Amino acid sequence: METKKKVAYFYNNEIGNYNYGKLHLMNPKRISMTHSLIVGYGVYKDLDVYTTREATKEEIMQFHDQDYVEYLSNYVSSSKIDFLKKNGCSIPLIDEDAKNDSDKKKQYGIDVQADCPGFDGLYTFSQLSTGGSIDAAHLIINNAADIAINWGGGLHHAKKGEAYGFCYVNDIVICILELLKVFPRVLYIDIDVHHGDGVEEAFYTTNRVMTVSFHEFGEDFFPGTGGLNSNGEGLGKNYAVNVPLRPGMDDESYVQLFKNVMNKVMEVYRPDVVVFQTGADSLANDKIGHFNLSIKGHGQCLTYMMGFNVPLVVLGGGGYTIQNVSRCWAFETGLLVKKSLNGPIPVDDPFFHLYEKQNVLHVPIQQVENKNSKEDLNKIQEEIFKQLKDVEA
Ligand code: TV7
Ligand code: CA
Ligand code: ZN
Repeated sequence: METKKKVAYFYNNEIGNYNYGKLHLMNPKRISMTHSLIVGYGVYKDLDVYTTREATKEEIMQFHDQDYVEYLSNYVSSSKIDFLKKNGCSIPLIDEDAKNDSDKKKQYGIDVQADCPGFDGLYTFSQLSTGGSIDAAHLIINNAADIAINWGGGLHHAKKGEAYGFCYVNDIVICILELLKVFPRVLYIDIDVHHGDGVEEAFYTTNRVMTVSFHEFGEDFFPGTGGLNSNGEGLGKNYAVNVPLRPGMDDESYVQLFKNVMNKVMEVYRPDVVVFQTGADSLANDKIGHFNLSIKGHGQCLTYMMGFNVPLVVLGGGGYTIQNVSRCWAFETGLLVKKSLNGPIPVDDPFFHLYEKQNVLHVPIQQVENKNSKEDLNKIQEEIFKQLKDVEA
């Protein structure tokens, strides 16, 4: 029998105000836009809405190196230092730090070719992203929710001592570490168009977390890891699953492959809880990714995982055509509470002017070739099934 699930949702009004810089593609405003649609379409009525808190330094240091976290927490942008100096505020600490700033920046991945710029409030932003994912885990642990959503989370690239690929603090790893305090086996799924390298790496040698990432792969696509044969090491051997794909993946082939792989994974791994990173840069018309999924196709992956009746933490991730990201995550919030979002974008939405096609929630896909042949996809699936046979044994 299908019982109604208790769905929790984490949000903080502040998160949308952080800014990676004018030209940067990562725009936290998409989280606020998502929230506006959730409110505007009335979905919030079926959610337990929680205000996200900032994760503490101790919580963040469960995964990250102390010196890295200290650096992030003390980070002040050079423009802000200039501003303070100009206004006669000489704070010795800042000047001291500024001396070896460029060395440290390099060491910690800040500013390297602009993927992870230093920006004002980057630490608080990361604390908010992480606080939501930690508390989502706690609600699941305390049986206070069946599903817990944090669209501000999902920053899967951050490394132990280094910012990477738009990510400073790995909220996902920290969320999973919380879950591991109680649950024997955690399954991590990642449908962001990029490989979930930071999470995979953190749990590469354990069988208590299985990581499964679907991603675009090849022709120098970032980050370049996640080949079919990267499968874990030591006790973790076979507990990392990678599904590397070529551009142009469409709903039909993606959803079929997703269901086949995840059905087998659920059968052999039988996780106690699932953490699902639902990066929306796998949608058609993304500014970075080259997949061709519709919002409905993307959402079918989530619906499929709901069907296993295992507690679910749902996180955001990438997504660079922000009007589509907010549409997608609002629609998926609806899926999780079994409510369909009807009608055009509400006219009183504060971000209404940003939507080009204001009359619809669902936007068309592209007319492009799917570079993944049926044969390619069958081969990938076959290889993964072979790997999963060894997990079963
Ligand atoms: C989870 N792709 C994160 C995805 C991280 C992708 C990359 C950019 C990019 C950054 C910009 C920018 C960009 C047009 C796109 C090899 C480089 C090439 C930076 C200019 N425009 C997630 C990271 C990826 C930053 N990085 O999975 C500021 O594209 O490919 C790379 C590395 C070196 C750095 N340069 C790009 O979705 C949240 N970056 C414009 C301004
Ligand atoms: Ca992925
Ligand atoms: Zn991505």
